[in-house]
Amino acid sequence: MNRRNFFSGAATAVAAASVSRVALAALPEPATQSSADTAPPLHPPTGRPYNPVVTLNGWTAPWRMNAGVKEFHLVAEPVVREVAPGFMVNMWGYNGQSPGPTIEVVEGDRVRIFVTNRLPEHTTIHWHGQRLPNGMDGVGGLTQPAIQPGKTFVYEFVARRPGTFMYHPHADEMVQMAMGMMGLWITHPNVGKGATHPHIAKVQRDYAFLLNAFDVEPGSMTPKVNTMLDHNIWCWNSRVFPAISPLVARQGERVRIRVGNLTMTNHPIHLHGHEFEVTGTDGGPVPKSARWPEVTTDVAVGQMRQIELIADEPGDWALHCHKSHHTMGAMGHSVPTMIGVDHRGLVGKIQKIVPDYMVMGERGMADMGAMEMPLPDNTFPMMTGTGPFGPLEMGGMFTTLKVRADQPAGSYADPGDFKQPSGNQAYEWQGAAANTPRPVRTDTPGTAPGAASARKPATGTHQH
Ligand SMILES: [Cu+2]
Repeated sequence: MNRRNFFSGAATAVAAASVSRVALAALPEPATQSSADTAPPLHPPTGRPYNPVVTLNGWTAPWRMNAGVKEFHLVAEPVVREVAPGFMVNMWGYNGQSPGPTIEVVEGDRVRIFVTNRLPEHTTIHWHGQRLPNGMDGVGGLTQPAIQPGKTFVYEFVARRPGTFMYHPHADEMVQMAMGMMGLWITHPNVGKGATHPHIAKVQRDYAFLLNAFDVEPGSMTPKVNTMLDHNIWCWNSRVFPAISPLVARQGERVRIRVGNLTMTNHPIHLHGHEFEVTGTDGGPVPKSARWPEVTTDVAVGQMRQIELIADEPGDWALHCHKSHHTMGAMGHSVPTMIGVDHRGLVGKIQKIVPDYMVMGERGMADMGAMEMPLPDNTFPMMTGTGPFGPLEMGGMFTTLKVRADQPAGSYADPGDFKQPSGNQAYEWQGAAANTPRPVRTDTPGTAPGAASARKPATGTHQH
C-alpha cells in the first residue's frame, strides 16, 4: 500500500486549514493519488466527526475548512489506471485516478467543490442522488454551461441527507463514463457522541465501491467508448479480480458494503456464507420494517445499494457479481463452444499449417484457469487467480470477504488464506467408484438437426 501519497495528500489539507486568509481565497491545492491500492480510512482531521469508509482500491479526498465550509478540489484529467498488475488503461478520471477520490461529508455540512477541467473537451459534474439547488445539479446545457478545458467551476450546497451517492459527468456522458469518470460521495449521518440514527446503524467496517465496465481490445490501452453492452473488462472501482482488495472483518463485526452501478447493465451482487439486508438506497436509509434477508441484491444501472451483515462465519467468502460473464477477464465472445466436439486427429493436421494451434474448451473451459497461454501485451487472462487449492478460474467483478476471529479491530491487513478447520472441508470419496453407466448417444436417422422430438415414456418402466 502506498501510504506516502495518501498521507501527503492529507497533510496538504491540514496545512491548508491553518494558512492565511489570502491563501484561503485561492483555489485549494488539489490532492492527487498515484497508487491504485486501497488507502486506509481517512479519519476526519477537521469538521464534524464520523466513521470513515474504506474505498476499495481507492481513497478519500482531503479537504480544507474555510470559514465553516468544507472545500474540495476535483481535477478532471486523463489518467493511466492500473486495472490489474501490468494491465494499464488510458482513462479519464479525477485527481490521478479512476474512479476519482471518494468525497466524505456529514449531514448538514456546507460543501464547496472546485472542479478544474484538464480534459481535451468540456465536462460538468452531476452530484447523483443529492438534494441540492437546481443550479448545482451539474447537467450541462440544462442547469449550467459546460466547463470548458482549462476552466474551473465552483459547486456549493449543503449535504442535506445522509446516504451513499455518486458523482459523474453530465456532459458527453456516454464517452466520459466509458473512459472512467466517476466517484463516490458518502454523506454520514449527523449524530452526537454515543447517539445513533434511527435507521443507520453503527458499523465496524464500511466499504464502498462502484461497478464500472470498459471495452479494451486485448493488446490495446484505450477503451472503445461506443460500446453499450459488450464490455470485456468488468470492474469494481476500475480494478479486476485478483487485483481487487479483499474486504476483511473481525468475526462478529457489523459490515456495511456500499455499491453503486455506473455500467450499462445490472449486476446481481452476491455474498457467500452470510445473509445481508439492504439498509439503504440512493433514496436514503431503508426503515427497519422494510428490510428482508437476502444473499443477492440486484444493483440496476444508476442505482446504489447499501447492504449490511454480521460477519459471524469465519472463512474466505466469495463476494461477486452473479452474472458469470462478469467474473471473467477479457474474453473473445466469438470463441465457439467446443464442449463435446471430438478433435482427435484434427489438431495434428491444423498444426502443420498453424504450429501454435491449440484446442480450447472441448471439456469446458476450466483448462484455461491453469493454462499459461501466450497473451497479447497489456491485457489479463480470461480466467485467473490462484487460491490454496488451485486456480479460481475467475476474473472481473470478484473478490472475497475475509472473516477472522483474530483480525485486529480496525486492521485492514490481508490475513492471507483461511485455515480450514479439520472435519469442515469437502473431501474426496475414497470408497468404491460410482458405477453409473454413461448415457448412450443415439443418432436417429432421418431427424433433422435441431428438430423438436418427443419421447413418450414407456408405460410400466417409470420408477421414482
Ligand atoms: Cu455483473
